[in-house]
Amino acid sequence: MADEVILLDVEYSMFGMRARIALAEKGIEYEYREENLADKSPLLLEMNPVHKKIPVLIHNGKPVCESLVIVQYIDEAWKDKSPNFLPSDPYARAKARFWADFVDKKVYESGRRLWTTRGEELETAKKDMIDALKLLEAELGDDSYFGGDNFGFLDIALITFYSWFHAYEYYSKLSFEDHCPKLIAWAKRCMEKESVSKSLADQNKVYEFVLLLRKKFGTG
Ligand code: GS8
Repeated sequence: MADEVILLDVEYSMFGMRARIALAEKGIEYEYREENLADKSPLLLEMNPVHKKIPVLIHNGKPVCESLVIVQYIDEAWKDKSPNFLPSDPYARAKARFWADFVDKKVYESGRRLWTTRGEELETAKKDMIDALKLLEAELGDDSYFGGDNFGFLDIALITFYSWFHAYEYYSKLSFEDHCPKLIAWAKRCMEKESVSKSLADQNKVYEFVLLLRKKFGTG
């Protein structure tokens, strides 16, 4: 029997985009279901009763939650399909996971503060973001991808933030390319992959979305 794969997602979510890239990389067919987070579906509440968040991957009726867990699950559940996202060496795997966790803790957090804060708080967020991106750029080194010659787990974890970069830069007046040219070159290299370009929301659409969020939360 063919696998039944459903993704509960939201177009602009950098977390959801990770699952979309992983599924596209492996060539897995799935049903995409856009959620309305203001009115969550009964299925989302049933499948992710703990966090009630997207993305949720439902594989033959069984839910997998948390984007990095989902990407690792896809890697393992379809291990016979190439490419593999995580390297085979345990130390290289640990490092990829460490940096993906860093992306969630530092890039996501400082990114959110770039469009939700002002004044001194914004200045701190700008510094935090550039520090985080510089550390990631150093980790990339002169490799094509974080996975070396291969686009892998950490590439998937980080590239989805690229669709938010225009919004981040607009509200912070930062140029990420001025600070981290190699990282931006990496992002453009990733965007040449169809699995990435088709999975990422358009930067201008994300910017419009952030504009609406700022109005809603009274930041704009
Ligand atoms: C984060 C998912 C998340 O924040 C992951 O999957 O990696 N650590 C999780 N999802 C958001 C939408 S994207 O900002 C969400 O579903 N929010 C709904 C809510 O908080 O009610």
